[in-house]
Amino acid sequence: MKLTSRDYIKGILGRDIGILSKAITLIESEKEEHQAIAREILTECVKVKSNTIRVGITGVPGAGKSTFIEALGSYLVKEKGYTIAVLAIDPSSKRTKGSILGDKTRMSNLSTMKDVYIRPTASSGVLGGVAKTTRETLILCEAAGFEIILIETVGVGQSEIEVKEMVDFFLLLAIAGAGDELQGIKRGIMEMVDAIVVNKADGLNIENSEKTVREIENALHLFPLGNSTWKPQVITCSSIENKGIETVWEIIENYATLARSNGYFQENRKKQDIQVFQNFLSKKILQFFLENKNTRLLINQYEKRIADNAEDPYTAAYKIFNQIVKE
Ligand SMILES: Nc1nc2c(ncn2[C@@H]2O[C@H](COP(=O)(O)OP(=O)(O)O)[C@@H](O)[C@H]2O)c(=O)[nH]1
Ligand SMILES: [Mg+2]
Repeated sequence: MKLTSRDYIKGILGRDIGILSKAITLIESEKEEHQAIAREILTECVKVKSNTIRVGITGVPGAGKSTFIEALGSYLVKEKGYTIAVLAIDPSSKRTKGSILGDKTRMSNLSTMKDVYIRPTASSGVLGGVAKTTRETLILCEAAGFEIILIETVGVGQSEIEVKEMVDFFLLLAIAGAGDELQGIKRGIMEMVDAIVVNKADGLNIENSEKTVREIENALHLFPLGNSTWKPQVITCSSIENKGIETVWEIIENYATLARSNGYFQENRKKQDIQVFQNFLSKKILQFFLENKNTRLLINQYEKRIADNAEDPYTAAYKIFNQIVKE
């Protein structure tokens, strides 16, 4: 039987995991008929008021993000009684079975827990890309009553920034001796993070990890505090030995308490909503123009002219724009 949008909404609000999963698949679909139902579902789900914390976790492949989420997630469910949703984005893999299986085995405890929902997010190259479906998935999960949302992203380019823009707390999982350049510690990441957690601080690696913490702390001193007035924290942890996980959660809770009391938490979410609106609107406008056959043709012609040195790129853009607006 085909589900109506009403069925979907009822299922999601009742935390029916099967229906939630199907709804997310609709959201990821590019078929117009799916998109139409997806929009109706989303419109209802956005209205649901919840008091969640959204945590983004980034770091180079192999830093231990999935293992860390397994440890943190298990702690949150078992010790704190939370329900959690885990969204994993891997922009490098086009949803290969390999990476999903890999994540599932890293999260073997979590994936069997009743109060946990794990969803790998598809990454597609089309307009809207990674963030659109991930953010909408997040909204559906919150409507389904999941209280903590953990989003795993590979620290590569745009996806990292997109995730930062949809979470309340952004955490970099680093490791000792992997090279600052590689881990993004020297580029923009320092200004983006609320905590840097040096993972794999176990066995022979403990001393090195402590040293890395001190180095990162020294580097962090150079950055002024952001509007939240929160001072980014740096600590070690071992996801495999379950050490430091509790402290990481304390840090996230402290952040939430501070940011909620000084209003930054709410402000930040509003700012994010406006950003989503602006991005979505510009994508829609662009899509609208690009769907027009004549416009596409015109663009192709001009691209050829630019390649042939018959036109400079600026003049070409102006010409096309003026022509479209006149139509
Ligand atoms: N020694 C040690 N190894 C870890 C720890 N966390 C993860 N690993 C290992 O690091 C490898 C990559 O972990 P994974 O969670 O898949 O990393 P991801 O690519 O960042 O998600 C795996 O072999 C893990 O077992 C840790 O705390 N200590
Ligand atoms: Mg992983």
